Amino acid sequence: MRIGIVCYPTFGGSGVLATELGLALAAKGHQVHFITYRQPARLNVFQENVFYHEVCVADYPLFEYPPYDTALTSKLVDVVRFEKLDLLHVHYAIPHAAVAYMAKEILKSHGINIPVITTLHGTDITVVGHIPAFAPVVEFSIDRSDGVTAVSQSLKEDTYKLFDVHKEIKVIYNFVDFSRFRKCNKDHFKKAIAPEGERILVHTSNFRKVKRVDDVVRVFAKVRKEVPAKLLLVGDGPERHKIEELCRQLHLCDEIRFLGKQDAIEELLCIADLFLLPSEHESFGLAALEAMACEVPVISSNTGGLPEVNMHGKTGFLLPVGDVDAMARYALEILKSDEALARFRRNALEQARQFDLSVILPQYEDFYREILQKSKKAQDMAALK
Ligand code: GMT
Repeated sequence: MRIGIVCYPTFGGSGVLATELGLALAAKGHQVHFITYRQPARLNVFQENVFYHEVCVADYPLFEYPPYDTALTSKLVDVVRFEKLDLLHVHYAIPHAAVAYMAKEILKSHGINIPVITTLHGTDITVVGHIPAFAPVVEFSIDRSDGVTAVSQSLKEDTYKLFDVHKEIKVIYNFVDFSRFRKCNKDHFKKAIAPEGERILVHTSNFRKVKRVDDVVRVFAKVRKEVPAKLLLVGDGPERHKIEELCRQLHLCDEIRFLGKQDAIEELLCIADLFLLPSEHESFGLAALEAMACEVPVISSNTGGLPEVNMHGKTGFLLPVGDVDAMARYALEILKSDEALARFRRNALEQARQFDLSVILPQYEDFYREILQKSKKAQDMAALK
């Protein structure tokens, strides 16, 4: 198949997932065209069957807000026409589902039928999607997509709860590539971070409010009162400064390392003993899954899709949002005993295997085929009328 993928090119979960999906499809022989405003963060190596089309937004003094949606629509029309794409797979509803709908309508006027699949990732539904400034467009464009997927059952339910959407939504879970995310020996690195054999806790995110990174720091502060430990904070974003202030207030600057945005996240996960994800909301928690694949147990909130990924008492623990005391208590249950830690590590790996790329990728391919078939049938029927 010739597949166009539209996503945010950043380190955010939706962009990461979309890029990994495209690369995996290309490795299976599909021709994959990424259409984004910047080279996606994980599209950093040359690979056969992968093409990249940059969306450039023309600047003009009149434009207080550069018309990205218009530029992306035009690019989609161009790429679909000239690369003869079979389908468009857009990740994150805003504005991608609406843009794809517009491109589809324009292409119709050129006699081209392009099926559009929209994958909902989370904040496009649960945080920004349903604010009045976006809601009517999000609702309309989800319903007009030829196929819709959500990355968890919880996100599917949230979509029906928050929008008057009638389209059938298929749950296709996020995946992890075990050829990259697996436990490896990085002892030299571990020694540099934790020279006295301290436990290493890790959190990775985009440092937005929804991630509650301050809870990460507060949990850590409680944990290290009982167990020698270090905390690695990976990623960057709007809350970073506030979190640095908090570390200073709590006199934890020597115990917490801010590592910023990192490419080789798996190397950091390989030295971790525990992953913290106390988010206010999380439709899946791809970062937690990547940690689990590297045999790292997870302490997370029990919100959104996290209970579909992290198993309470098995791969880690799930606690109510903001319950820092309980998170610290359960973290210590894992960290205080080598035997418990080893057990949780094994379980985390076993659970992560259910989300192996090789399990999830065929689900996307089957869905593509199903939507292509349906769309072709609808077109044939229309031609008969
Ligand atoms: O976590 C973020 O804020 C980034 C966001 C995105 O769309 O880039 O992540 C969402 O999509 C990820 C991939 O499907 C999910 O694993 C995250 O749970 C989801 N984030 C939220 O729901 C907050």
